[in-house]
Amino acid sequence: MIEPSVIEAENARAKADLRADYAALGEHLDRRGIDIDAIKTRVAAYGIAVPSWGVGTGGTRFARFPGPGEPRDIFDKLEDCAVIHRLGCATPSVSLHIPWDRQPAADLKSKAQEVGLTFDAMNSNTFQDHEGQAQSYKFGSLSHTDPATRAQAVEHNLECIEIGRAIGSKALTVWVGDGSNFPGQVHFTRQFERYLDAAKQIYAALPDDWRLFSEHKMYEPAFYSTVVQDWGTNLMIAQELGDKAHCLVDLGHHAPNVNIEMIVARLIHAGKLGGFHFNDSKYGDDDLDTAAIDPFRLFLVFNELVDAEDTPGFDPAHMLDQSHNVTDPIESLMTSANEVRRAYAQALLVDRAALAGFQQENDAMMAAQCLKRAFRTDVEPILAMARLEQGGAIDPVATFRAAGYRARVAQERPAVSGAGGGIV
Ligand SMILES: [Mn+2]
Repeated sequence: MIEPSVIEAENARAKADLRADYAALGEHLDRRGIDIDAIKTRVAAYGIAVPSWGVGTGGTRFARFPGPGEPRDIFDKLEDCAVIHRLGCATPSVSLHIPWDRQPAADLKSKAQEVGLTFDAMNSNTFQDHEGQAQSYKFGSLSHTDPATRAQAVEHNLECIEIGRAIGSKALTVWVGDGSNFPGQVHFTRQFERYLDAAKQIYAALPDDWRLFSEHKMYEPAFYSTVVQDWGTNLMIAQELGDKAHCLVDLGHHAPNVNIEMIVARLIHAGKLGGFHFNDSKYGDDDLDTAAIDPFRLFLVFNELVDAEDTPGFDPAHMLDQSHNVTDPIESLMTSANEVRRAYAQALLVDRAALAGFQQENDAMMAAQCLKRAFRTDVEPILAMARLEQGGAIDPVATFRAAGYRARVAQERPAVSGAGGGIV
């Protein structure tokens, strides 16, 4: 899909500069007592899952403007995901969305093997109606007042688990659009009880080596209340369901200015941090590219994650969850995965012993400077060297453009004026 000769030619142009930059950064970090190669090794091992729906152009409530060469189905999507991993080397797995990606498991598996990818968490969809289904989700799914609708939503989640089992997935992410638009429309407590009852039925069908991720979201598509509105409710759910249930944190699913890194710390303390949907936002659930708006916040989240790395059983899942409205989705996803790795690398540079000392002494200024010193360090040579050594591109976007992939697939894939982005 990408000619190796194109990668080699692009890398050849940038290799000498990269080696010089890497050596200079190595010398600088050595003075701080940090082994640059050790950081690079950890970064290289850090994978982030790509959502299958992310490789299509997203949309807003107003319109969707598809780009050329939009993937037609999950098999096209897997090829696009393979390009992202081929150049960026940070995204070895894909997260499927059912029913959008519903295809025979054997075909999914063989395509993934062909392009060198594996499958991450399964995502169920009970926030829209699908062709041929008996009950409507207009007024909710797992928390619906009608038991038949709840049963249908449970059944759909069980199907997601079955497909996931067949293709090697190990987790189910449950996000529902359930909530209300008017005060008085729903009984908060009864609705939550119905949700819990349905979620327990899904949890009961979960294989022993699987995890269930519940995802909170403050609003949208319901605009007055949502049944899993914040991390407190999410934690209640995970605790009530059992050991295999964990909380997923989507960075865009909070009110503006909420201290997300502190939520992360609390979920770690409770042993219930399941993982992330990475994206960025300015106002709401904007689903903008990761670190496009607030890279410092992403760094602070990773500061908590690195701090907790040695906690027994600590294994959060990392996935991108973005809507690409004005960029080529492949370019955005490669760039965003690199931003996740950047935040991880910066967090690895934090002098934790020094920070603990400053905290103990209540030296607020030095504690803040300790974090800022790590955040200010330009770790791009580490990220680029990791890609180069893994066979990827020093500059993934430039190499992607030089390879002409988008123009090539645009000839095979007819132009579409498709449906909504369906981003949660
Ligand atoms: Mn999400």
